[in-house]
Amino acid sequence: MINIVLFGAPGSGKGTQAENLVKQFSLKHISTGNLFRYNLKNKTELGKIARSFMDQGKLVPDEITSSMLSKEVKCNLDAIGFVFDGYPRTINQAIYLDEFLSSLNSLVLITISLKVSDKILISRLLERAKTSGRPDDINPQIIQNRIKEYYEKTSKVANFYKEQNKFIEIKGVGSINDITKIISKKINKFL
Ligand code: B4P
Repeated sequence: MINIVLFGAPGSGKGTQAENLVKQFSLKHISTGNLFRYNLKNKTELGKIARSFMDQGKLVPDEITSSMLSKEVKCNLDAIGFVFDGYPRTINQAIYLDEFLSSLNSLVLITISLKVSDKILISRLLERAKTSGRPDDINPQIIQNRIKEYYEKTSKVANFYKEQNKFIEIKGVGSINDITKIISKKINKFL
């Protein structure tokens, strides 16, 4: 399996790049944010729980997120690999993903981190709010909370993959297609 982790702060371009990469490498896109939003929209029990965290810009608890993630992977075992977009976001999630993939005789091939300044992150999310209607994009205080969660919990995941020599940082500012080309080159080197 070719498993790619897309890593970065909220608004760094993970979802945007994931859409291009899944087409290019014929992989399955798994976005935990999209899965939560699907559950929110369909008013499932999972959605109700997730909403209480997402509406505050907080991370949804690890057990809930990881169990949702592994179910989604198991439903798509015919895929040649996955682009994990927005997962893992904590050290516990990173450990879980390694163990889970290992149980499938697989592993994370490479983690691509998109680096973008806080100022640009905030302006992108506020811009997206105009069309997405996402409550977590509309409110500047919630955006600040999401960025705070990123620095307090998610940024530490970088070291987890650096220690495994699987962490590549890329400038996430510039044309979307140019960024995809840079990421693709890095992935090809690992294949
Ligand atoms: P996500 O859905 O993952 O939201 P996100 O971090 O904002 O990233 P997204 O992929 O959507 O946006 P992108 O950067 O591509 O998470 C939402 C919430 O779900 C979290 O806050 C949390 O509560 C919960 N959650 C999700 N996963 C979790 C986990 N693992 N554990 C716990 N909780 C979890 O794009 C942003 C904007 O920038 C877009 O409008 C895009 O068009 C634009 N853009 C992208 N690239 C650009 C570029 N190069 N130039 C200009 N604009 C660009």
